Amino acid sequence: MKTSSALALTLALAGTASANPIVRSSKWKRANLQGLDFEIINLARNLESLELNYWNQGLKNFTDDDFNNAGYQGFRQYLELFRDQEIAHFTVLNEAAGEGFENCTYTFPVTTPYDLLAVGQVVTTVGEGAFIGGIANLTDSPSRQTGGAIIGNEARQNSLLRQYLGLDYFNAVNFDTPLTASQAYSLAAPFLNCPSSNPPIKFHKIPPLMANFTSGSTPHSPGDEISIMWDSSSVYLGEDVHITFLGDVYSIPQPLTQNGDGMGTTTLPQGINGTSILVATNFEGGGPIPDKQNFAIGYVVVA
Ligand SMILES: *[C@@H]1O[C@H](CO)[C@@H](O)[C@H](O)[C@H]1NC(C)=O
Ligand SMILES: *[C@@H]1O[C@H](CO)[C@@H](O)[C@H](O)[C@H]1NC(C)=O
Ligand SMILES: *[C@@H]1O[C@H](CO)[C@@H](O)[C@H](O)[C@H]1NC(C)=O
Ligand SMILES: *[C@@H]1O[C@H](CO)[C@@H](O)[C@H](O)[C@H]1NC(C)=O
Ligand SMILES: CC(=O)N[C@H]1CO[C@H](CO)[C@@H](O)[C@@H]1O
Repeated sequence: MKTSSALALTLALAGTASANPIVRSSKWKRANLQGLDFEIINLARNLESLELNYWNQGLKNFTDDDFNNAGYQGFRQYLELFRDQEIAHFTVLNEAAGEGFENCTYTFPVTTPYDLLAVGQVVTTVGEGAFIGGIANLTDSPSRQTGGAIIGNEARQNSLLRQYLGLDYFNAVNFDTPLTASQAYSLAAPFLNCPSSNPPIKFHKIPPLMANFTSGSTPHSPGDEISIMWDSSSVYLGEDVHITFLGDVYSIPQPLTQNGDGMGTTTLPQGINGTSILVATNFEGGGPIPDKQNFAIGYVVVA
């Protein structure tokens, strides 16, 4: 009898495990998220859903041959892995944040395997930065622990993407860069169109700026020139605005020379490496930059 009930229990557990392969913390399940805790975890589930849909679209769009012919030998298997990892992240956050979330419409500037890796590299950088910044403001301990557990995974995805892209995938930065919730949301916002029935993302949406190196080559050196573009019909950058480079633990303002309608140039400062987030601001402090003083936001890939 004993043996058979133990066996029944084993089978029951095995059944649960195979139907439901995601490990959940019992502490986390009891999480009762309030106020800013809820807002941060709601943002995090939106970012994870974006990533999940990103890798899913990539799987639909590109075959093994597409990656191999583009020089990314054997990459597609990692796409499947990343997709599965994002299902796990999304599921855990969605359970914590509660009912009411439906997929948004996700649109990405991706037409080639290169685009998929290059934009994916930025998406994972933003995901990591969002969790690092978010953890600083979460008061709920299971939320902090789960956020921390996800960061390492995002970082490994980012490293692999960087390695395939021929970017510095290990050495460049000592610390990953925290983003405020508004910064992370704003970098993702151009890709998102969510149903109005979804719990809203209650952070400030900062308009985009585009940044491209116009001198040097990857890996870039301090002093290399960067052209900056923004939509002057919706964004007014005052005369005294600077471009603040966020990278590693640094927040370094550089002068912006405005040389046309919605156009200007700046240069890469010393100490900024990897993928840097660029914020147009006249805030004089180090960081985080107060929401209302992020006038526009974008990024450049330095190394
Ligand atoms: C949302 O999209 C993901 C990825 O494409 C898919 O796996 C999931 O089933 C979708 N969820 C709903 C509720 O449609
Ligand atoms: C997949 O292809 C569709 C249709 O061409 C495109 O709109 C979308 O941005 C692509 N997404 C990814 C992640 O490759
Ligand atoms: C933490 O919250 C404060 C107050 O809402 C906000 O000013 C700050 O930007 C937040 N920090 C991060 C990293 O999101
Ligand atoms: C980036 O980091 C690498 C490796 O530490 C270093 O050689 C390079 O000078 C750094 N680049 C910049 C722009 O600081
Ligand atoms: C002219 C040019 O190269 N523009 C690119 C600058 O970078 C953005 C991304 O930040 C691209 O979308 C543009 O095509």
